[in-house]
Amino acid sequence: MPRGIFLNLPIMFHALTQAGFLRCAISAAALFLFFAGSRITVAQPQTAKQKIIIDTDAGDDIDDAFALALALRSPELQILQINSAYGDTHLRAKLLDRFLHDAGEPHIPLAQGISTPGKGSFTQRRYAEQQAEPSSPYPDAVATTLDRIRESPGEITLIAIGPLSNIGAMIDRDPATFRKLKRVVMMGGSIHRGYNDLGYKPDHGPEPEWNIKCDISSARKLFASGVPIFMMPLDATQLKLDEVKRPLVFRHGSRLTDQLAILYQQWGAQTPTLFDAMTVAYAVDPSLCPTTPMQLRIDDRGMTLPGTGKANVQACLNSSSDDFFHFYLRRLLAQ
Ligand SMILES: [Ca+2]
Repeated sequence: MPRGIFLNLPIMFHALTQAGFLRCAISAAALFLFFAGSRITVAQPQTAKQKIIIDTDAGDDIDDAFALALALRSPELQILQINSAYGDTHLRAKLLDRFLHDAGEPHIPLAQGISTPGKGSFTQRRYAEQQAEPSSPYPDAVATTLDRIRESPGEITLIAIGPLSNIGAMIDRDPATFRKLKRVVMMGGSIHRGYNDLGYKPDHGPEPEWNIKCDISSARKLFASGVPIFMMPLDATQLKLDEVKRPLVFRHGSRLTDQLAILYQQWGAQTPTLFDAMTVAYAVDPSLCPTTPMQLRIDDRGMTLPGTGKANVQACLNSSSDDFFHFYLRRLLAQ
C-alpha cells in the first residue's frame, strides 16, 4: 500500500464521515424544502381567470371567428358571455350558437345585441340559418352585460370586436355601471396606417376604420366613458393568415378548427386578416401589442385623430405578425 494513502487513512475516514453527514444534512434539507414547497403550493390560491365578455359582429368578415377560437383556447380567460352586435343580431346570435355547439362549448351564455340597419355583407349567413331557433329568445345583450358588471364590479374586461352599438346603448342606459368595467379591449381605429398597409411601404395614411365609422356616436360615448380603453387599430392588426398557415388550421381536424374551415369557405375570399384576434391575444399577453397612451378624437367620418390633450386610450401602434401567429397557432393546434 503506498505510504501516502496509508498515512492519510484517518483523514479520509474523517472526510468520508463528514461527507456522509453532509449528504444526510443535504437530504434532510431537501426533504424539508420539498415539503415546505408543497405546503406553499397548496396554500397559494390559483391564479384567477380574467372575466371577459365578447361583443362581436361575427358573420361578415371572418376574423371574429378566429378571435372566438383563441378565446376558447385560452385557459386564462373565463368567458362570461358572448354578445351579437350590429346588423341582424338575431341571425348573428344563431351563428354564434351553432359555432359554440359544434365546437363543443355549448355552456357559454349568448346574448342578442341591438339590431341596426347594418351595412355588413353577412357572408356566413347559410351557416347561421341552419342553426335551429332557440327554445327561448336569446337574452338582451345590453341588460345582461350590465347585470354581469354589477355582479363583478371592476373585474370584467369587455372585448369589443364589432361596431359599438351595444356599448353605446349600455352607456346610455347606465353609465355608472358601465364605468365599473375593468377595461375595454377593442379592435378599432386607424392612427397612421389604413387598410392594406402592412408597414413595408411608406404610410399612405390613416382612414376611417369599420368598427368606428359604423357607429361614430357610440364610439365617442365609449371614448368619453372614463373606462380604461386598450385599442388595437389597423396599425397593429393586419395579420395575414397566409397559404402556409391555413392548411395547419383547416386540416387540424378538431371540432373548433372544423368550424373555422366551414366559415372560411362561406366567407369566400382567400387570405383572412385576423384583426379581431389581436384583442384576445392582447388580453392574455399584453406584450404581443405594446400600447402607448394617446389622446384621440373621432371626427364625423370616423377618423381617429391624435391630439395633444390628456390621454383617453392606450393604443397599440405596432406588433410582430410572427410573434402573434406563434402565440395564436400554438394555442389553436394544441388540441
Ligand atoms: Ca368584427
